[in-house]
Amino acid sequence: MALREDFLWGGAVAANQCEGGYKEGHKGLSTVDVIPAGRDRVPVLQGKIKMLECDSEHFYPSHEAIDFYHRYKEDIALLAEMGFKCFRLSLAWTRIFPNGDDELPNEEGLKFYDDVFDECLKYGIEPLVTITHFDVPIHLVKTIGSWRSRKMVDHYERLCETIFDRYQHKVKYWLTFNEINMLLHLPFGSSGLVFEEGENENAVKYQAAHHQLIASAKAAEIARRINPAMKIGCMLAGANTYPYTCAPQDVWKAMTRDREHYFFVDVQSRGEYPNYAKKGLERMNIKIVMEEGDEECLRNNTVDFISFSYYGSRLTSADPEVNTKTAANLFPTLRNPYLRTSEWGWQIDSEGLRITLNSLYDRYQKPLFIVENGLGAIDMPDEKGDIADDYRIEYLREHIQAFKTAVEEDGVDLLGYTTWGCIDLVSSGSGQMSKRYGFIYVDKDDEGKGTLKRSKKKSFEWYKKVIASNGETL
Ligand code: BGP
Repeated sequence: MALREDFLWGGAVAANQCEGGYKEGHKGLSTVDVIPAGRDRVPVLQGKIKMLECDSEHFYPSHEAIDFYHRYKEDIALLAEMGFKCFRLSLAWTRIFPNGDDELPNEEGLKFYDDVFDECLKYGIEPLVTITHFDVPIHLVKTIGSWRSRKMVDHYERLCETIFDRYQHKVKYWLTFNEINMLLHLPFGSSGLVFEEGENENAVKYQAAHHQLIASAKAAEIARRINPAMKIGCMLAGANTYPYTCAPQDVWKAMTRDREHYFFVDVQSRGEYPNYAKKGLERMNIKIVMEEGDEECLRNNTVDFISFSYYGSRLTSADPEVNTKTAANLFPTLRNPYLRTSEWGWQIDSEGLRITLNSLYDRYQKPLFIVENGLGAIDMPDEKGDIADDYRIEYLREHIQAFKTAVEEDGVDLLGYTTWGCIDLVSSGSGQMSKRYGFIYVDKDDEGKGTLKRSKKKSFEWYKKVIASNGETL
């Protein structure tokens, strides 16, 4: 079994990492707009430093980003030239509801996404839309404490009603929350949570998670009511956790680590809190406040497909002496001696993608979608300005080979593959521009200087051939 004929090849971006125009078109301020670059970034993302306004001492990379807001036509034309079948992007919530609780949506914001989708459709590119990719209207953080409040479900529902109604004939595939499991690791960065001194942070996080899970189920319910042709997916920061040794304690630890992540998709896909989660919450002395009808809502509105990001596997050990760590997507992991790493210390493990695909497919038996994967690297233009990013080609080739094997030899049902940051954009973790993932180079540096000019890297022509051959020419 080869890849599907209609396999959705493409790339992915997120509003706050590419759009810029952070105040244009009556857009309101959102969490991502107050997250600075530099050394305060990670503590702000983690909710350790509270920053709800911009100040003059910090640089905020989302404000201009790569100016996709004004240049989307040029950018989408380049993606079309590569033969993209699919373009994953997210909506900036505050373009549509500037405060989050406004009675009426902002027509200018809605119109902007109409134009972006039309531009995609003009080239036969299917938009894949993340409803929220790490953004919360700052007004809702200040007034109700973001996702710690149940009221967020109503605001999210209103957003969904508006966008499903408006875009139902333009967008078929939707993702409810980007990397929903990141709420536990980057509570402010992913979900706008800030903590009070001395409060039980885990209790707040899991209550917020419950609200997001309900909101996600409601989104599926609304979409099916408005137009059943729309497909709703969840989105997991994926990757299996390996045990450091074959000691049963290590194996058990790895299993429990994976369950921290699976918890979210277990609810979104199977429709109920799994027993291990109920027991775990009990042990932590956390009682989730549920409303009448919540369990039924989760049960009746599970997702159609499961999407995930994959950058590299994780590793854990039950032995506290084993503690050599390396960076990874959003939180560090143990260093695996069998793997090489990127310039940012992220471990490279293409075989792990096959393993993750198989684990997810065994567990849920629903179509899968790889919606992020790629290599963040420093690209150095030569004297002619060309970029020979063979390292990126190598990384992607190995990963494409791995998912092809999962489809062809293991029978996994895979809808598509969108590489992360198909055009260079701001890094979510570090706020840097120099951590580049794209096939298209954007002339801008970490201080925000540059012409914003776009140019094709070597990988551009390579990916074009991959798509044209449906993954046969690697
Ligand atoms: C994921 C996010 C993306 C993206 C990617 C790469 O966690 O969904 O927004 O940025 O990671 O991470 P980084 O930008 O930190 O290299």
